[in-house]
Amino acid sequence: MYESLLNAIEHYDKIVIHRHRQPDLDALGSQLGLRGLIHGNFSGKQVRLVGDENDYAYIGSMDTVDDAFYEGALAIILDVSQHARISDDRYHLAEERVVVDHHLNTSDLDAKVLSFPEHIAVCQILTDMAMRHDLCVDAETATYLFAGLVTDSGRFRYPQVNALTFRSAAFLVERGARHQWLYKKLYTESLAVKKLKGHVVNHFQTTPHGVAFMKNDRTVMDTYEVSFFTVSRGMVNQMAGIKGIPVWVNLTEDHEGVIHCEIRSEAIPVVEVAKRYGGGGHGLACGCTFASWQETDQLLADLDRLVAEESEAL
Ligand SMILES: [Mn+2]
Repeated sequence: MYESLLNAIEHYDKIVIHRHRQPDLDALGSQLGLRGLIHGNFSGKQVRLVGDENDYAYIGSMDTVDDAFYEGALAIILDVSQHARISDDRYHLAEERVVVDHHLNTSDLDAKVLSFPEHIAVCQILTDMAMRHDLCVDAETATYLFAGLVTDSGRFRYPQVNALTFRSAAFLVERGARHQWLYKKLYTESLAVKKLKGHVVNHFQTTPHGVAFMKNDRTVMDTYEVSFFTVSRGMVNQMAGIKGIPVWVNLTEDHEGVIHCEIRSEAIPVVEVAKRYGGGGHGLACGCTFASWQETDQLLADLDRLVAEESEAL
């Protein structure tokens, strides 16, 4: 199942690893972790990492890559299968492209697509590959992969968590994954972020059937001196785990006026609604974007109706 990826790596001397924009720790962890796996198990490979950086840059940094490097190179694209979401679109300059993803979206890329929607994280896919193929995994690589495994699984809490998730975690800890270091990073926050959480908790609203939603205009980033990512992805789960709130939505306007919508659900699949608005993602965690605030009300109405229908069906 992983042979085509391993064969492609074997075949090329130059490899550039891409992943999605606004990377989370699964995107970065799989990118850094795959580089570690390549260096630890193949000789003579030049591996480069590209993409935008954000608050998670503490895990590892990106490389500066010339266009010329892509000539005769393999591009590996992780945690994303669609052109619009890939950071650094020069992947098309490569001789060949391989995608490794666990999202449900269909790919629009000219690439070999390895899709593993049953896996909770791309880091779990790579760990599974390492276990099955007996690959060498050093402590640094194990830490990268552990980071994506922990975060994309919601700290081992999401429904898709299974025995393989825990087996992967055990395997990585056995190889020296620095889990305490990671948890300290994940659970220490700035005063500004703490205050922003209070703001979200105090100001989110709900639709008639219990869809919680927060509308963050672009002033929020300046008021709390935080990044777009901190407001958008970082705050969505402040509305999680509340009795009577099965679905919650965080709407955040970026500096260009585009409104990014993060949708989360306890159990009711919501990804079809996101797809209706040109978005996508996982069944219970997905997103889409809007050009104006008026359009977002349509999405909220759709989600409210979905929740009403689902609770009637029970
Ligand atoms: Mn992921």
